[in-house]
Amino acid sequence: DSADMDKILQYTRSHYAAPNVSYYGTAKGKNVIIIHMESFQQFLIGQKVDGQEVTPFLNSLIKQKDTLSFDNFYHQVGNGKTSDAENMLETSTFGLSSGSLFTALGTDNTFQGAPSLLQQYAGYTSAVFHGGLGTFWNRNNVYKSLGYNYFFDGNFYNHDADTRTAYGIKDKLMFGESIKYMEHLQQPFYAKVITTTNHYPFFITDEDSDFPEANTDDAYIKGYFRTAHYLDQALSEFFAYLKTSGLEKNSIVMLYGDHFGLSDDRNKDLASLLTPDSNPTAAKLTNDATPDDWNAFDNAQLQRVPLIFHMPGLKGGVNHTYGGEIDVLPTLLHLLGVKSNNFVQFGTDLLSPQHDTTIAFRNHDFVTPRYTVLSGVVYDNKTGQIVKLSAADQATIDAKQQHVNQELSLSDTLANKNLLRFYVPKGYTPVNPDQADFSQSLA
Ligand code: GP9
Ligand code: MN
Repeated sequence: DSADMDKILQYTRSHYAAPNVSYYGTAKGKNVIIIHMESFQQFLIGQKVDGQEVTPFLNSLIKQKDTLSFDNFYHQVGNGKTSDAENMLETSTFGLSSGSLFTALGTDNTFQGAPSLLQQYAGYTSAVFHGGLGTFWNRNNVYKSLGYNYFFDGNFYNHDADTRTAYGIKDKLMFGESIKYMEHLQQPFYAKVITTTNHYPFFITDEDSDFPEANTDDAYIKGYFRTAHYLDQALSEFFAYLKTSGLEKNSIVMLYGDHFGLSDDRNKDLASLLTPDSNPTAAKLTNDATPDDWNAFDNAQLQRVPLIFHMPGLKGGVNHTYGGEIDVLPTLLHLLGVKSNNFVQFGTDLLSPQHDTTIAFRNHDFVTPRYTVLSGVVYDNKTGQIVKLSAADQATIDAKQQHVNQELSLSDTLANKNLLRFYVPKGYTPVNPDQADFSQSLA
């Protein structure tokens, strides 16, 4: 076991990417507010229905000079969906090849997650806000293992008939109610808000969304635009609150989409609705990506999700770097001025000149800035066509596939053998999950 751990450390140390000096520590001491945008895909950004923007707030946020966003950022989840995304963002390790790591291993495994790292190396308090059942995805146990101080689950929210939804309560109400707890957190804090309204089956009443119905027979696609629009409005309200409360100037807000909302079998119908003139993701689809010849390459293009950082004074812009959910934690730690070189993390800082731009999907497919490789078939990102590679280029692809296989397998070994028990970073005290009591309020 300790030999396995050594192998993993050897890998993560050699794969480590040093921080970008012009970003390192620029958010030092700020509160971190993370907004988990449920099922939110990048193609929603800029998309229009009947000439109306689906996400007018996010579209304007991205254009602000102190907003940094990524437009080639991919989700990397497997069967664990939301929980896989959370696991990658909190730990920079992959979910499992099947099932959910949170559910299977979240109670007993040793984690070195963001809440405990930030508490111990930077004095942060941590909290999660989620309007649903605390036991969903085993969160009530995992969050203790991750070192969270507070978990405001459904018990803390009003669940009257007109507020609740399948997975929690309506996002606008959830943000509204979360604010009163957030205000009382000891600063600096690391707080994650998990939205749920934009979740399959994307049901919303006309009262909650006046957004037009897209021109399709697919009720889920119609609903998806409408619930995403509602989420966008909820975000706008939350940001307005951050401004008036004064929290905005002491905080960095990070928003991300956890995974796809529309499954591949709906993408053909979706394709004819996408608006390439205003939608950057649609514009990246190749000309041949009409509903008739929609293929696996095109499905892969739609696995982009947003990653957005907003902070007064942040060097903003749309960054085209290729990366995925595994890369978020080292990126965030470096923005906060916390060194990550002693941590066991599989991702690399998106802002580092040494960032690894190969994005591993959980099924071993992968994307690079030039190629998309699906079941060993190589597509050119520019043309969307299958490419015939020279022997030398094929060797490069083979090496990248080996690299993808290696990182997934090392991460699996780490999780399945609970190897972090055997490695304690310098200056770190392992989390004692029994210490947390999530029933306490802040009153
Ligand atoms: C429920 C929500 C949904 O709490 O996070 O999880 P998902 O179905 O997207 O994995
Ligand atoms: Mn989800």
